[in-house]
Amino acid sequence: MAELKALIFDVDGTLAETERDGHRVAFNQAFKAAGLPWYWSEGIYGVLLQVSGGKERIHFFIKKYAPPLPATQNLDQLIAEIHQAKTQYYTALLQAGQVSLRPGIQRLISDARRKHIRLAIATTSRLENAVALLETALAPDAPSWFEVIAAGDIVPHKKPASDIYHYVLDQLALAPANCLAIEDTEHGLTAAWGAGLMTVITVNDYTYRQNFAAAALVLNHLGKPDQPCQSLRGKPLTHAYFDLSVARSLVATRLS
Ligand code: XBP
Repeated sequence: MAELKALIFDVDGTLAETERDGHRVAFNQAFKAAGLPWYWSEGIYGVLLQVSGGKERIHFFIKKYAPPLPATQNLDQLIAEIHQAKTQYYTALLQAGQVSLRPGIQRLISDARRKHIRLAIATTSRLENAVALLETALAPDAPSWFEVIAAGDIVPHKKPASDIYHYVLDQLALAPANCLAIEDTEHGLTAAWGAGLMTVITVNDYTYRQNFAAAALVLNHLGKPDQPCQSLRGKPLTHAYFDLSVARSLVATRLS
């Protein structure tokens, strides 16, 4: 019977609803500052989210929607500059307290620390974005609670490729059977599953229609005593929220 030794968290959409109210807003601020007449509505952003990574998402937007482009610029350089500015706008939004944690995240992380369950991050977003979210939404020293913060371009291929999860497992020196991933998207699930990880999904408005057949459990959020969660797929929870007892029993009962 496998024992739970680590929780590996995705960031955007899982720790906090960063996409619609954070990244999307910051991309639009960067477009405006660059003098570009581009605007990503909530609807368009839902389409663009099929591509992971900010730079990759801008490339995809240009290819799919053919927006007006400045004639003389080198495209890769233009995108890199917009993305750099976007990162500054995004971290400023976080510092202004615009983004808060999803229900149950703080409770689960605190409990894991108390019970010596190791913590790691596996995200497609840039490292400074992940660190800024942890510092502003969790605690100023929260980045130090995570043994590994694997982010952005640290691996060659972003989610849905499994590179980032393989990297985290290598750094933790743990077998996937001893870890549980927490994700919010089909891309994230594909990445975690491909690295042999059991995965719990907490859906959000952008992802609830995606295919989560490979997930161990699908919830609307992790829940807390005064804000019960709902199980959308997998074993119904016996109490109001997802906690380490549920995480341990998932890992202990995995079939292979
Ligand atoms: C979320 C993403 C990222 C962010 C933007 O990754 O897909 O692309 O939207 O990130 P995850 P950057 O769910 O793995 O945390 O602009 O920093 O690239």
